[in-house]
Amino acid sequence: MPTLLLTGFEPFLNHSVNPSGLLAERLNGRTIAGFDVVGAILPVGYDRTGPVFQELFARHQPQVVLLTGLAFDSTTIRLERVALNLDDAGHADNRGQVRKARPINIAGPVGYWSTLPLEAIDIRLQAAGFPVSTSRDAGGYLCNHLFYRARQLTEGTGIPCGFVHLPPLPEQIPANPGNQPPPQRGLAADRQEHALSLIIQELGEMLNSH
Ligand code: PCA
Repeated sequence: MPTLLLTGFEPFLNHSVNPSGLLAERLNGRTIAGFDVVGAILPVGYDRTGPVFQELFARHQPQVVLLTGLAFDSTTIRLERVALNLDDAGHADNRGQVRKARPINIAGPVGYWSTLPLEAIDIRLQAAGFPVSTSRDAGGYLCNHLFYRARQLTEGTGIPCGFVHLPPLPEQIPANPGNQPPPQRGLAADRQEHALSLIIQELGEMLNSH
């Protein structure tokens, strides 16, 4: 059976949980849409994330790579189009390192496209009632960093690889004083799990059609 490598991240900054890591852990070992799902939680550290991913990639030899992370401000499931060769974020990683305006790989191309079928995933998630959007890039922090590293590793291999940002869980949204409707409500873990399984189904169909 083909293997799908699903990664999420550990908690970072002031977020005590990271739904992406939680779901990668939950789906680890499951069979979904004909894939053996290997779920793993990655560290949030510029020096660590790439090597840990590379080791997982070499060990499991996946046929598909689905990377996920938390976008705390997002109200939608965000399908990222491009990985940029750029670390550029105002806040530190979990080891206190800040990187600004710094290439990830000085010899690498400026960017890589996602090689997941984003339009088909978008349609499938919308049809199931999920809030979903496509986004130009994954930012300048660890999610983009991982996306770039993973795309560099998969380039030329034919292994589809892309990044999906998940919104926070409802319990992560701060209480709202003044009884205003909250600007975002979050997406419950079970719903996020359902969304990921729909994405994996789409990836299974893509693989079978080749
Ligand atoms: N989100 C961060 C890094 C880890 C995560 O889950 C990001 O969007 O870069």
